[in-house]
Amino acid sequence: MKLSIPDMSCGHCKATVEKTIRAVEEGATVSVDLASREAEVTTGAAPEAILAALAAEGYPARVIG
Ligand SMILES: [Cu+2]
Repeated sequence: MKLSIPDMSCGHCKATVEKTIRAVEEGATVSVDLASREAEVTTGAAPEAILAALAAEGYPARVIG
């Protein structure tokens, strides 16, 4: 799925987002595009769980694809 994460603005944010998603599911793959503030995520976890974890870390996200 593709996520829009508007508050993700630098390498530190990118690292936090990747770590947060992998904390929900260890095997998740995360590919961040900082320029567009989007991330492509492949995971067996429920999207709601990913979104809740990101919001808790200060990166509210929405599914865009
Ligand atoms: Cu940052």
